[in-house]
Amino acid sequence: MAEIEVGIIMGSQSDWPTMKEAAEVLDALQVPYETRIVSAHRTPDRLWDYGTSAVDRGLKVIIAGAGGAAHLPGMMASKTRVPVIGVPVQTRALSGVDSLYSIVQMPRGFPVATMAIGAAGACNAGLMAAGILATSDPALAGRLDRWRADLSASIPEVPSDD
Ligand code: RP5
Repeated sequence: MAEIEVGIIMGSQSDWPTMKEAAEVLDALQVPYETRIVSAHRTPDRLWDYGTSAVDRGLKVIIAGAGGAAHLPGMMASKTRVPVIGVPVQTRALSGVDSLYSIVQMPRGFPVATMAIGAAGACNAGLMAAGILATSDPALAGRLDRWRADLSASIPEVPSDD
């Protein structure tokens, strides 16, 4: 079985409908991944353990989604040099702007590659993870090129009323 190099983590079960978008695009590209609920606030010890062991377990990219006071991606970035891609989950109270601001404004030295708010951001996080792995995996690079070409080909030139 192929080694798991992508971790998809999220602060809550309630984030899964959003984070599933990352999982689905990785499925389409045949990239193995693991999924975990790791909350910065509710399960800080789990966060510490995940971050501390990430390199040794062979993870190459971590996709971290959280909403509200979304400290998970930044805290994970503070615990591991594995690149962290942050997904701001859309919230009811502030539409995800709170999540975005909590994730994007990292201090110098501990970057988080922050995506758009919500489902598009989660999908793009999966694509970004695939793109990172594709730099050293020609077979995956080919699958990603085809995925991108198929998407382009699916866009009609003329708008329709249907
Ligand atoms: C954050 O709080 C999670 O990432 C989630 O987006 C948000 C709400 O969590 P629940 O109250 O739905 O579990 O930690």
